[in-house]
Amino acid sequence: MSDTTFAADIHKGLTAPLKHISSKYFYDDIGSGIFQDIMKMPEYYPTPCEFEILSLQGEQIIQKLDFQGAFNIVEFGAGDGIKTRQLLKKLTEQGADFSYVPIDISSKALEELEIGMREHLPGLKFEPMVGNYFSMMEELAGSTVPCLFLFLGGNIGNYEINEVNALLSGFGKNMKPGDKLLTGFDLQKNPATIRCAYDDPKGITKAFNINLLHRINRELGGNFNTNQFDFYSHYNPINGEVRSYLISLAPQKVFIKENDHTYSFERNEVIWTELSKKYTLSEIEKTAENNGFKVVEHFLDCKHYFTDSLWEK
Ligand code: AVJ
Repeated sequence: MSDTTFAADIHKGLTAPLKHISSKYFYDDIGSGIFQDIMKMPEYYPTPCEFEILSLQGEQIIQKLDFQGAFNIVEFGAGDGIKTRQLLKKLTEQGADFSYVPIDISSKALEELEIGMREHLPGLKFEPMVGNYFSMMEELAGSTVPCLFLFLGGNIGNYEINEVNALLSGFGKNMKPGDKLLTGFDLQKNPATIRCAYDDPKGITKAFNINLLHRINRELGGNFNTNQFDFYSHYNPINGEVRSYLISLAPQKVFIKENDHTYSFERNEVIWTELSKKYTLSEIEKTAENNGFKVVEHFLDCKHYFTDSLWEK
């Protein structure tokens, strides 16, 4: 991603009637480090829940794939790969003939992923692709090998419903009949459990959000005084949406050198930073159907907090 896109996105977001910074900008090196800390928090349940699903139900998932001969496992946004590794380990033990194809726009992320994978699964056929999801899928579409696509971690929760449909139908267009898609969805549950996961007592999630402002200062020559911003996160159990915000604590002006522009904030004005949508199983089924998929099975953790949902094209 070039800095000009970042600068232009920030300009657009900070001049909109409801100010907005996209959650995709959380993940610079520092933000990725803070996200690692979030995943270790006792309140942040999605990571251990999905880990449990992939560790304990790998065999059941594999059974449902119904692939003959060699196949590909193509992963979108693998992160550290620890959860995926649980599934790959099961497949390796069963002697399955597959290649693991992680797709990421960051070659550095893929290099780090490869180190971890090679250490734990030395025989793994690791065939990374650097680029965006759709162009890499187009490249793969030429092959006749069946594919299991992975979109894990509940990343889908960051997308608005129109974006979810665009993404999933786009995946579907590049899938062959019989190809499968395994997507992680965080499920609706006791609202207090969700609230604690997104507004933790140690302020790690706050630091994750405030880092957006530090990042603008670092990369775009901004002069945000981060002490003048607070963090607010709200879960609405009616629609399943966690929405997170930065709050301006005072009337203030911030200059961003790269944009040669001064942005004004009123006292208590909000900058929306993230949507983390929680689903019901029936919403997931409707979403699958609306985008031309058939649900094969939902794999849930024992607390029913999270599902990896297996769909067929
Ligand atoms: C990486 C998008 C799954 O929404 O739960 C964690 C990011 N944001 N805490 C999520 C996140 C605040 C996370 N995802």
